[in-house]
Amino acid sequence: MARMSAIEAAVHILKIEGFTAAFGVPGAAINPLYAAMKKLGGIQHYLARHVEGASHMAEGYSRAAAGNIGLCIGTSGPAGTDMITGLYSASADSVPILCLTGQAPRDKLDKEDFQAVDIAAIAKPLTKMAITVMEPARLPSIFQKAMYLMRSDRPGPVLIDLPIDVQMAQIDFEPDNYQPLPPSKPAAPRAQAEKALDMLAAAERPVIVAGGGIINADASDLLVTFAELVNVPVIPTLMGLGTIPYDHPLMQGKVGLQTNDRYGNATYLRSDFVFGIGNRWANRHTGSIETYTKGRTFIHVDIEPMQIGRIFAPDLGIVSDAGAALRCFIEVAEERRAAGLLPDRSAWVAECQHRKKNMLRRTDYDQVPMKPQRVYQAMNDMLDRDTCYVTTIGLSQIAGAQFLRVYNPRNWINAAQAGPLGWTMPAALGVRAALPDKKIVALSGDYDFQFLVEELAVGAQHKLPYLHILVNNAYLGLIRQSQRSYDMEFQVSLGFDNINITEEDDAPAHYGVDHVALAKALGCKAIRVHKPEDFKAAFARAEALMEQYQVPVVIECILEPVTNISMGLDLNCINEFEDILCLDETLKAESDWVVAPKAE
Ligand SMILES: Cc1ncc(C[n+]2csc(CCOP(=O)(O)OP(=O)(O)O)c2C)c(N)n1
Ligand SMILES: [Mg+2]
Repeated sequence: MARMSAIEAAVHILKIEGFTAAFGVPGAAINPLYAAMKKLGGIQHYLARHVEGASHMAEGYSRAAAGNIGLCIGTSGPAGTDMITGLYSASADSVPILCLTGQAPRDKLDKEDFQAVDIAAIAKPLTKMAITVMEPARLPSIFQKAMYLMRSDRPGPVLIDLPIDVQMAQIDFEPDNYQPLPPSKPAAPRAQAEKALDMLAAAERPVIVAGGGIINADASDLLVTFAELVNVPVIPTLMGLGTIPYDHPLMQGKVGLQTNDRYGNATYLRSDFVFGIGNRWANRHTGSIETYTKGRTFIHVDIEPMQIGRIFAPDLGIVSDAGAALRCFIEVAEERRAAGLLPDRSAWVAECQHRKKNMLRRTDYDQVPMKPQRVYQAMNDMLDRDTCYVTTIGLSQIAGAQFLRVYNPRNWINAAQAGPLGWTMPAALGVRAALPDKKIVALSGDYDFQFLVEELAVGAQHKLPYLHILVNNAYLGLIRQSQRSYDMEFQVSLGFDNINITEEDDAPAHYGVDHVALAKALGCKAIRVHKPEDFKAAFARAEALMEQYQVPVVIECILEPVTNISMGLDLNCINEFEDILCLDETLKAESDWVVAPKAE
């Protein structure tokens, strides 16, 4: 048996478990881990500028590709507390990340030592396991368990806190004897699949709600196969966006209070049966449970038993990995199709498709300063089908989700539940580190961009090119809009007269921060766009700059300060503030399920 430091054993395990990248910030209490990574090689380290940034980079890395687990590293004390936000947004969206923290030596833990904080206790509610390792010989088995937990059942993060003397203690460990544990994932029994398809057959206007669990299970192809077999429209959740391509005839748009399509909400309100797969009935998707559930029958497939009935009791709950469930549903559906037992859904599907063509929102505004809708139109026109979008929160994210077209799984990477400002930039860098050949486009409002802007330097230092679309309204736009109900605008303006912007600059001085100068100062390239006709040249130039310099490129779009984005308090009363496109006037008439357009 080989003799080595416990932390060297940990690095061997990381490598055997497939880790090739780490995001972090070193410090005295975690230096033994850095020494082991340097000695053993094989794990590329990206030096973050803020430890919260490292945690979001790890999230981006995990979300980018099936099987990935992002690794973030920090020292004792504030490094761990900085990473708490990443642990929160990872756990909220069922994403595994491994967070390693340094710690004071064991005999100092209760003595208020410098930077000694009980990070395991702080992280406990946000992780599947949070543990301070007290016995060096246990370190390999704790790492093995961490890997198992992160991959099993509902995925989520783990924190391992490493006292410096534990890291350095000598233990017996033989890397060749280490084996990763196969993860556990429950699978739907056949009888439940049969019951589910019986219930589906009895419905008149069914929809499938496709959640992020399908993406976690890498089962989007199975979802599309199943939907096509039974010919049932699909409504992806925010986390499930991309499970079915935007232009698939069965894709029926998004449903929700904010990130919705007009036709998506209308189709949902017309439905009588909801087949939820790998979703969690998020409140911004459902709105009030009364409106959401009234007159409908529900099936809920979730990998975690404790999730079934958490929001409301379904008529049938199935505990299963989404992929395993879909395989079983497909098997039963194929048999029933062969026996001629599947109902004809063509009239319902045609009705849904008619709404998808006719219940839209206008984007072709040409005014200057621009409306945000026009930016998303340009992105749809200019960007490839396989573009991977990364975004977090704000009117920018909400309107982005309403208008941008997503065609593939893992091409909509969004901190959907936690929505931490500042997430977009480091997450995009993490995606880039995972996928060197992917077209990655981040989308931020000006405040999200400013929150962790220092991470742009990581992209410049480590040559991680991606395109960052920054929509600048000089406002905390979402909060400005929500303050309308208080009849106030208080502490939501980001505008000020920037004394360093002169008349010769093309920046609007009263918008405050000069983002182009800021990006350049951090070693990146940036372009400012004021008017729609400049988009084409700007996108082409951005491509060329990324190719030439291999750094992030920012396109800052100067928006009109105030544009309210469609949203409301319930699915049947979404406020449309801008022009809608009702291409079939009769769709407005059926007011029980098509929301009559109204401005506040
Ligand atoms: C850490 C954190 N603090 C506060 C919020 C609340 N919040 C949500 S959106 C937002 C303003 C976002 O402004 P910006 O990024 O410019 O986007 P816009 O809405 O203007 O498009 C704020 C403050 C948050 N989501 N995260
Ligand atoms: Mg803004």
